[in-house]
Order: sequence, then C-alpha cells, then structure tokens
Amino acid sequence: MSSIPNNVPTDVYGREVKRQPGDHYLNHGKGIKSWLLTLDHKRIGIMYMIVVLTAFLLGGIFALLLRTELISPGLTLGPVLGLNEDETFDFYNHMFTLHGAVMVFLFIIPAVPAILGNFVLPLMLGAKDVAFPRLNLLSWYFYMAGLVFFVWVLLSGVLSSAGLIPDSWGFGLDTGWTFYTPYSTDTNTAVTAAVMGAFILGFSSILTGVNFIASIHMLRAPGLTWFRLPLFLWALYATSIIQILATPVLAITLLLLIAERLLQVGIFDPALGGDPVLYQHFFWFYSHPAVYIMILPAFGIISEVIAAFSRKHIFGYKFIAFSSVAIALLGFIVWGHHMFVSGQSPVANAIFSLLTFSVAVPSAIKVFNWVTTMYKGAIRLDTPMLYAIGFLGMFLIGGLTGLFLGSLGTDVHLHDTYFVVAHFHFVMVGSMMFAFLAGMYFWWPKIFGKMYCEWAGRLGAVVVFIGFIATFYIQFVAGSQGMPRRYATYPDMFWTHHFVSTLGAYLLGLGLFWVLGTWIHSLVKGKAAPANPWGHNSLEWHTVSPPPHENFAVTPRGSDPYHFDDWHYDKDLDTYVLDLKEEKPAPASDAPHTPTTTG
Ligand code: HEM
Ligand SMILES: [Cu+2]
Repeated sequence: MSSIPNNVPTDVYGREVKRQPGDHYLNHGKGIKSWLLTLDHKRIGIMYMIVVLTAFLLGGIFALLLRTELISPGLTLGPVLGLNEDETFDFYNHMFTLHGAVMVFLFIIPAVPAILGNFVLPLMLGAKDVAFPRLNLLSWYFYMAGLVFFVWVLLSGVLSSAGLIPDSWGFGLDTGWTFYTPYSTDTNTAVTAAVMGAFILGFSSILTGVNFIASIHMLRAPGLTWFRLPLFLWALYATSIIQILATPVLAITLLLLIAERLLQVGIFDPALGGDPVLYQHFFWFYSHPAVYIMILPAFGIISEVIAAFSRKHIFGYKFIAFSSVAIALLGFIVWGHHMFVSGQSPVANAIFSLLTFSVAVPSAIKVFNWVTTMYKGAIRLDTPMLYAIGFLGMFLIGGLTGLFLGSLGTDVHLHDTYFVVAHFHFVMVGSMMFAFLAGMYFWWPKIFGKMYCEWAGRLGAVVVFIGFIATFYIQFVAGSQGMPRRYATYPDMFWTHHFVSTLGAYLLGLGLFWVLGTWIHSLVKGKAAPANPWGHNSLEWHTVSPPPHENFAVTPRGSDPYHFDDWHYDKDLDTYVLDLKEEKPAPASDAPHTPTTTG
C-alpha cells in the first residue's frame, strides 16, 4: 500500500495542498442538480462512469447466465427456471443477444472515450474544458435515452413472459447484436425499440467525436504542438474520425431496418424483393470500423501506461501516432471479411482478405514500439502496468488469431464457431477491457484524489487475468474442432471445454467484483493522492488531484509528455515531484483559447 505521511494531498512540488471547500471539481457545487446540469467535462466523465459501469454489470450478468447454461451439454439453466426445451433455446437466444448488444453499444464503445477521454482530454490539452461543453452534456443525455430503450427491451421480455403486457408489444430481443435481416425484419421481439436505442446511442458517439476533434484542434496549451500531444490524444483523434464518418452509416441502416419492419418497403427482405446481403454490407461498413472505435482508445492508454511505468521516453512516437490514423483509415476498407460465406463474389472475397492483412502492419508497429519502450526500462509493476502487460499478450493472441479469420480458406472452416467467439473476446475483453482497467487505475488518483490499495489492485489484476484465460483460451480449441456459436446445447465431446470456460467465467466475475471493491475501498478509505504519483509528464499530472473546477490555477505550458527526467521520486512522500527551482509557470496572458461557458 502506498504510504503518504499524514495522508495530506501534495502538489507537483511535494508541498501540502490546503484544501478549501469548493476548490476542486468534486465539491464545486453541491446537490444532484449541480451534476445533472453540469458542463464540466470531469463531472460528465464521472456521470458516464456510473452509467457505463452499470451497463457493464448488466451485460456481465447475461454473460454468467449464458455460461451457466453451457456448463453441461444438455439443458441446464432452463429447466431450473421452469422452461421446456424450446423455451430454453429461446431464452438462450435472448440472453446472448442482450449480452452482445449491451456490451457493444452500451459498454465497450463509450467506455474509454466517454469516461476516460472526457475526463482526461481537456486536462492533457491544458484547457479548461472541451470545445463544446453543452454538446458534451447533450451526448450524455443521448446515451441515457439510448439506455432507456435497451432497458425497455429487457423489461418487455420479462413483462410479457409474466403475462403483464401483450406479446404484440415485443418481448425481449433474439436477433443477435448484429440485427441480421431477414430475421430481424420478421421476428416479433422488440427489434424496433432496440434499433432505436442503438440509433440514439450513435448520436452520443458522434457528438463526443465532434467535440474531441474540435478540442484537439483549438484548445492546445501554448507550446503543445501536434507532435507533443500525448499518444492517448492521437488515439482519441483517430477514434473520433471513425465515430464521425462511420456512425451515420449505421444510423441510416438502422432507420432502413425500422422502415422495413413497419412499412414493408422491401429493401432487405427477399420475400419483398429486398437483399439481405445488402444489410450485411451496410452493417459491417460501420461495425468493422466500430471495432477500432473500441480498440484505438485502448492503444492510447497502453502508450501512456507503458511509458510511465517503464520510466522511459516512448519509443517511436510518430510511428505510434500515425499508425493510429492508418488503422482508422484502413478500417474502412476491410468490412467484407465478415461476409466471406455470405455468397459474396470470390474476387471480392480475395480483395477483402488481402486488405485485411494490411491492418496487421500498423498494429504490429504499435506492439513493437511498446515492447521496445519497455526494453531496458526501469519497469514498475503497479496495477496499471500489470493490466498493460496483460493487454500486450492478449492483444497479440487476439490479433494473430484474426489472421486465421482474415484468411479465406481457414475462415470458411472457422466462421460462426467458438474460434470467432474466442477471437473477439480476446480483442474486446482481453485487450480493450484490460486497457480500460489499466486506464481506470492509472487516472484513478487524478480523478478522485484518492489512492487505491496497491496490493489489492495487483491481486485483482492477477485474478482477472487467470479468469480471462481460463474462460476464453479453450474456446479456440472448441471452435477449431467445430463447436458452433450461439447454441445452448452441444455434444459431449465439448463438455470439458465448456466446463473449464464456465468456471473461468465465474473466476473472472469474481475478479471484476474485487476490482470494484478496490475502487469503493479507495473512495471510502483511500489516502489522499499527490499530484503526480507515477511521474508522467503530460499536463494532467501538472495540476493537483482532484483538479480544480477550471483544471489549472495557471495556464500550463506544453512540453514533451514523455520527458520524465524532471520528475524525481520522493521516498518519504512516495510520489514524483518537480524541483522547485525548475518552476517556470507560463505567464497568465498565454491562456489557451478556452470556452467561456463552462458552468
Ligand atoms: C466478462 C465476461 C464475458 C463472458 C463470460 C462472455 C461470454 C459470452 C458468451 C457465452 C457468448 C455467447 C457465445 C455464443 O453462443 O455465440 C458471448 C457472446 C458475445 N459477447 Fe461476451 N462475454 C463476456 C464479456 C464480453 C464483453 C466485455 C464484450 C464486449 C464488449 C462481449 C461481447 C460479446 C459479443 C459481441 C457476443 C456476440 C453476441 C451475439 O452472438 O449476438 N462479451 N459472450
Ligand atoms: Cu471486421
């Protein structure tokens, strides 16, 4: 456990910060209204944190229900709930659909940009807030509106099976998170409500993207040139480009789907003269880039954490920065790899397969640079770094198995098997969720002004890692032996695979609850955080923790964020401090262009 003597907050020079009421963003304004109407990016980040983590919990409960059904080859959970065979299969379809949809649309797409991005981006820029604070708040409300639709979808399933609402109102959702036509245009589950929810969530995502791009262009502190931007900001920049360009395509597709359901216009449904493969093209034109909306911000976090905990300048800064942009652009031309068995022409298949491999190049550049940054570094294995190292291994496995799926020949065999399930969980959970947790622990002291308990954080990381591997690694084996995805029952030959996987999932769930426990413990009992516990040099570490409402007392000057040499480790304070004589505050007249509407 970190030991700050007397538990006093300290500034960048290691001097005690005398706290006054209302002098930081958490106590600046009291009452629920001061939160719900806030224009402060930091508070909006926290509001996102609360709701997005709640969505994650919900998705996690569905996951555990799925895994419980799969613990034995026949019907397992269904009969316990009083369901017959058909009803159990139905129940399973609903569970994996809600699990996938909630995890993708409500957790993983917003998690890093909306929670950590919102909180950290203006601080990293040395700005007071994002470029459009009101739009930022609006995007949170869009998220909440989308959430309401999904909650309705869930409730409709519960209420109709209890006989409280007529089935014609829709009951639950059983299309898979991809809403593939023509099934999604026919089924009488609550597809329209779910699709409306995803449509509205899209606007939340677009507004965040607009805000981030404008902020990075307009609000950089004096001296913070483009090539001094922390790599997390390059990653968010690349992400924002995708959010703005790809999300509208999904929005239009979803509207067409609703039109098809309500008006029978005949766009996707072959019975009406439509083309279901067209839907798949539209859907994946968004959803492949969307996987980069999920993973690019994660890359950004890893760059920050690995540099800080290796105490070394990041290796290959420009390569990492440009590879984010390259991935964002290449991500737009590979969507057809989801459709190798859809009846697409062999020429198109071959081209998409080839293009897919090109994405491996910038991805490998990143991994190379991260590993090289660690090489001969003074590595500190604190909790964020443990998650970052876990990320490296998981992303390697997730990425390399993607090559099997990108290869035409092998994909035909592996398509729609557990190999795919394992692959995308290695990328989404093993990589993206690990990076998210790395970022949460990394910025936690800054966000809440409290340290977490280090040994407990590390233990959580180890349990989550073991649980994750146990759950998902064996699914590669099951999948390559032919276990198809989206089935509630299976032949005995897969019993061991599924049994191990389910026990792993319980362990993973336990680990994640432990993680939550370390956060709650920190909020209640954590020691006061210093300004810069990790000795990183990007601007958010130049202000006190938690930051004041307006972020910085004096406008900071941007310099190389990975130049750590000015920060010295102070044993007594257990934090990094700047030498007082090195103090060179920028003149206040250099204030960056910041909006005047921060409330
Ligand atoms: C935390 C532990 C998790 C467990 C134990 C778990 C388990 C499962 C299981 C059993 C399935 C159904 C596989 C099938 O029969 O096709 C599934 C599907 C899926 N999961 Fe997870 N999952 C977890 C976390 C996540 C996360 C964090 C995400 C994304 C952010 C995610 C995204 C998905 C998606 C997109 C599907 C596909 C749903 C569909 O086929 O419609 N999962 N998961
Ligand atoms: Cu893809």
